[in-house]
Amino acid sequence: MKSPVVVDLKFDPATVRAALKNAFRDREVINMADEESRGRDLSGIDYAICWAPDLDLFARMPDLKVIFSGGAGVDKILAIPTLPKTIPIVRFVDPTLTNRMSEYVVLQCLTHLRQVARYAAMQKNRDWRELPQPEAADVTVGMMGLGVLGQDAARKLKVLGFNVIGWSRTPKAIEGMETFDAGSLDAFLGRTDILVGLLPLTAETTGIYDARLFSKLRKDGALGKPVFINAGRGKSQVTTDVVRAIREGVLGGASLDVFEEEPLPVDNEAWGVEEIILTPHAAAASDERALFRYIEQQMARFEAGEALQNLVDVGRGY
Ligand code: NDP
Ligand code: OXD
Repeated sequence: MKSPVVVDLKFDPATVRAALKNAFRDREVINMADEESRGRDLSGIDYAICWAPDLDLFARMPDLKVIFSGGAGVDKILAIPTLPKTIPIVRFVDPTLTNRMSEYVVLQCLTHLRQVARYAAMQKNRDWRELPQPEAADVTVGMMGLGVLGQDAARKLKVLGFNVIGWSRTPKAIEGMETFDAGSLDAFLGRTDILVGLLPLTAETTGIYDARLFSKLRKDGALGKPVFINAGRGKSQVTTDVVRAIREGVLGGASLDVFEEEPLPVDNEAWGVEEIILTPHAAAASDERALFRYIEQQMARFEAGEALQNLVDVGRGY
């Protein structure tokens, strides 16, 4: 008998239910979104699949053997006080997610390069004027975070001609890209025209994108002023500093997909800033069907005695 699987995904419930119809056919699925699952005894169950899980979920699963994250980031799982310390956590790593993120990053870099917001404003005024236009090769994108997502986005930006440099906690050797480690942050920032944030949320990365950091970005680049793009985690960014940096001319614009508080409160000043392109944590949503396929493969590995893939290092925080 294969262990049942508990699903606690705070995604769109109808989409999760539809994807579950064709998933885990050889084991019982306990979907916590279903009324009848709420009071159920969860002992004897090996697996939990979660995104923003109920705070008591892990306490209710005394026999849990593996936690599967519904996304690439695991900060919400790691923040649960009753998280069992020794249970492996597998995060979601899949081309369906990686490609979506790279689409977002490439789109935002091109949008700022090609001055889409300025032309849109000019269109409103029927203002026919050509703006001076640098090319991608004149612009350096600084990728903060050189993991699965950062490296893929960097590769695709390079195909378009952008000069791409990267920053990560540990040193990296990546062909065709200059890289900087944690100790060389200022040198990295001083070379960066478009800063892309693809960092996980940890104690070290909380509040990292602040006024001080923005003031260190390159000032004499081809775009005139540097630009900030964040698709990592909102708590890494001080949104009031982004708004102020734009108003004071330190930043020329920003693309923000994530915020300290989500949903972003309707009275947050960021909504009204023309130079900010704002999306609702939608850069790279998990495709539920792909997620369940991936987890089925991981369960098969686990049950065959093979190593799980994409394990989180809990001590490191990602
Ligand atoms: P990875 O774990 O593969 O990569 C993380 C990268 O960040 C690594 O290069 C790591 O350095 C670096 N890093 C971590 N801490 C630090 C630090 N203190 N200083 C410098 N570098 C650091 O993660 P992914 O690329 O898969 O995902 C990145 C994040 O993107 C996720 O954690 C999630 O928060 C976010 N995300 C957002 C989505 C959205 O829709 N907005 C969708 C999916 C993910 P090193 O290489 O040295 O370990
Ligand atoms: C993720 C996310 O971490 O969607 O996958 O934010």
